[in-house]
Amino acid sequence: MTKIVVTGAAGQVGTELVPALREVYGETEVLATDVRVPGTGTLLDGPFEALDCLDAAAVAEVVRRHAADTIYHLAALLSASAEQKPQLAYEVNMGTLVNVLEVARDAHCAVFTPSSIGAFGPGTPSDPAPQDTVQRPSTMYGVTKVAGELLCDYYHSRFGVDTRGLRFPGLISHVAPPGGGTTDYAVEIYYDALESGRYTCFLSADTQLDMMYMPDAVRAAIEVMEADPSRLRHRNAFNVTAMQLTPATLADAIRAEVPGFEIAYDVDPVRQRIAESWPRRIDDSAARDEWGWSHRYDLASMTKDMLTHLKAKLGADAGHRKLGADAGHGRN
Ligand code: AKB
Repeated sequence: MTKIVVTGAAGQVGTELVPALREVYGETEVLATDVRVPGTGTLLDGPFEALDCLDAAAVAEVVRRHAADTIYHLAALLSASAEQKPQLAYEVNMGTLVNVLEVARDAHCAVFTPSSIGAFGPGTPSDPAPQDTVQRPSTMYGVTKVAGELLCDYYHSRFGVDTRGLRFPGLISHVAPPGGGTTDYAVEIYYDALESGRYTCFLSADTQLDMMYMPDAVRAAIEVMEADPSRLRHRNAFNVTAMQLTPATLADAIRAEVPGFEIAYDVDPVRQRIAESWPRRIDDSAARDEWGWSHRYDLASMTKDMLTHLKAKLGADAGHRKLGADAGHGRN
């Protein structure tokens, strides 16, 4: 029986991963945790506890009480927030991970940790970035992601902890907003297309990055943890991608569904610099070969689905969204 603890569950990924895990493993088997207790939402349909993963004893106690055998550790700061608060990003992204790995070692848990295209840097081959390549990122986020990948591999080889991870691209979703990321524009643009018919983008028109729709990302996280370990040559972390987008190509796809949609550009130098340090495309053939990864959504199908869901959502709570807020510990 799989008993799961999810940290940072109230973030962009956790908000959709937790219901998906509960669907697969059972509602009571998946304990959602976050430093923030959400006021409402599906996370509260099953067990939920407040948990600050910087408190190692608290992590151990929650894992012990839930008799968990698997931890999805999502708590982290994203790239733009991490550039604003590098010391905090180091403390949260590294401190919480080492606490979780130590608890996992002691309690014999498997651990999923998201890495990112942010684990690459200006010296990485850009199109495509191979699975195994130069990783010398120029951001604090990237530093913590590379160190996190290495730490997870170390806990596997040294202590036998079943650690697995994915290098996520920018994730596009309609349930919970991202917060403090460089790829957040690709979510904001859909909201603004419906709310005002226009969007001002903080990246330049031709900045190309890998992206993925959240249902694919959630499925990837579950599938890599279910993968036959004897087939895995890699563990931390697999490149996974679904599409390569620029703000201009994304705007064109939205315009096909929202006639008259307009995009303007007001480039934020900090986020532009981060984006330019990342690859234009990553090669995810290792994930496809070793555990059968395959994306389902492309730009057109994602755009139709996003707009359908957002129309329903904005009809219900237009004006109550808040994008671009600091993610706190609840990344993903
Ligand atoms: C970010 O923009 O920081 C994240 C990521 C690509 O890891 N979405």
